[in-house]
Amino acid sequence: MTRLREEDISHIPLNLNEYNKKLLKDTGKSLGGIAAYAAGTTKEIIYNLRQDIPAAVIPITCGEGIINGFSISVQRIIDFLGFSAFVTDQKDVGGLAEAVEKGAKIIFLADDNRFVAINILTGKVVDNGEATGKGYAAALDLLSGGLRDKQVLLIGAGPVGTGASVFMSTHGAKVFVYDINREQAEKLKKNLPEVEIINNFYEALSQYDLLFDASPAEGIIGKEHLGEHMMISAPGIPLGLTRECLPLVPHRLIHDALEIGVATMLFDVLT
Ligand code: 2YG
Repeated sequence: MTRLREEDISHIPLNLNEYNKKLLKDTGKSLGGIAAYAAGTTKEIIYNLRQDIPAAVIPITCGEGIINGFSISVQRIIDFLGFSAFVTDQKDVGGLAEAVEKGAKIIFLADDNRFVAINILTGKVVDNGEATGKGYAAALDLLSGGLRDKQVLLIGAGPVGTGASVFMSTHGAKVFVYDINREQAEKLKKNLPEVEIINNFYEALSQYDLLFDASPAEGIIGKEHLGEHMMISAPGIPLGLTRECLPLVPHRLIHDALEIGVATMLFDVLT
């Protein structure tokens, strides 16, 4: 699991409106709309809940400690979706107590191993990895005009890739997976037999128009690999595409550090 750096997220609070407009233009749905679709619910259902369900974000100091801007970015994304959300003044256990004492019903917290949302009314726990996979798969479904009967090349069979495969398969896509660690791909195939394992990544890259990059590998896809119609959903941090690719795919690439994952966690934990 890639650890975010302050510079990966510092732009988020001020850029949410612009990013939301870009998602609406490219996918036809807003951040909330994509999250609702990923969670198998509707914005309307979730929005009817938001008045009575405050959310809290707790800064966690263990392991490598606090990432500056992490809690506030999570809080701003939840707030942007119309929920009342606050970052607790206290950290760790004190923060958890403060969150409950202040009436929070949804709690977001992350250490170096897990980033979760907890619904203390229902006991539901949602993991960022699976939620990010679902959110980005939903975005690719919308960006591509529907995944039914289409083939998707998935890079990375970890929690994000697994969450994505489940969504893409249930929406009719044929998923072909490559993972540098073949055992990881076999584990995914064990859980999802309809997935096909790819042995040669670069050979495969030129054969698919739909690419899902759930790997932490940086700059593995150059402009020579970009098909004319290729659409890319890339939750992987750092980005797998080289910088020179970016001007070539302005409306064919979905990538962010936190937004779609956090929005899907929120809608999923309320469903
Ligand atoms: O509370 C804090 O500031 C820290 N304990 C947060 C630590 C988060 C560590 N995890 C990550 O940086 C990412 N795996 C988060 C998810 C990124 C998804 N694209």
